[in-house]
Amino acid sequence: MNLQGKVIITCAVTGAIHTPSMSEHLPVSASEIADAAVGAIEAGAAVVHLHARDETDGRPDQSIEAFRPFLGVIKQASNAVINITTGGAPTMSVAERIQPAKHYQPELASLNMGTMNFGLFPMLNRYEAQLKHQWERDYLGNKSIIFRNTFGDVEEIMTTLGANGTRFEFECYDTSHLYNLKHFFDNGLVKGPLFIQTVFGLMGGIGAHPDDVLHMKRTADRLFGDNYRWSVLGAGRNQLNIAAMAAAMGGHVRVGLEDNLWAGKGRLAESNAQQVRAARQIIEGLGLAVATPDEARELLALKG
Ligand code: KMH
Ligand code: ZN
Repeated sequence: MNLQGKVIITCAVTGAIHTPSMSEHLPVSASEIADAAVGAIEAGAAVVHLHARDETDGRPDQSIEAFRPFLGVIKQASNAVINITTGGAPTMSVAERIQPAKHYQPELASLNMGTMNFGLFPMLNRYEAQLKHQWERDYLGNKSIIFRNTFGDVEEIMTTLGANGTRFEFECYDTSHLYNLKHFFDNGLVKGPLFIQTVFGLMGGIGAHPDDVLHMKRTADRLFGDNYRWSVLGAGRNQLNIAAMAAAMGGHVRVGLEDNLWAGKGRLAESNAQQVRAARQIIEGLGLAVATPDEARELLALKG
């Protein structure tokens, strides 16, 4: 397989950061999540990163049951790589967060590489007038969220899911998270090629300046050499410019409504597929090509 110039698009379909009142296009029910994922795959996403929500009010739901209906539909409709979150929502316990990936044993699961402050509250000002649910106000307004990912937590997720052949999308929100990953790599708990998702522009993590992107890339190059695949996720309005920067530098990209609700200034994205198409246009405009799911499997050494 010639993998030269092949760029993996991951689509993060709904997540746990945005809430339903922020955009009518955010998938909430299982059928909305399934439709959105299949649309994104048809548009060119090789990987879908999945969270689930409670159908009644859209709050994040990390139960095994909540994932079942849309996983079935997506697997039936495509051969895309399934990536199940172990981040869940930053307010959930680690025991709760690990459940669905442990149960469904996907090819990929996210793994957040360090404990951090998680600042959702800047979004409260922006969206407050349109929030329909009290849970959304409480969630977004919480200035004391600690997203817990201790060394013990990370090791537990790594070894429990790793025993099933699940590999990881290592979410690195700052340079220290790369060093944390290096510790596990040096101790043989994970093997290359590591799929490193560097995350930019979330409050509590590194910023979204081009210098930040370069610094994360250079640090990862120095720590991991050829043993990793680099992907980027730019939060909010930073999504596409960071995707373009990374694609031009040989990286992979993540888009989706989990990370950004918008399609441009003042224009809500109408679907996940719309963002995948926008990323695809950039990739193809650079003379590169989007990776198929099987090419992504080979690039990331997935179990298939
Ligand atoms: N929400 C993203 C910034 C996870 O699901 O493990 C990171 C994420 C976390 O996708
Ligand atoms: Zn996620």
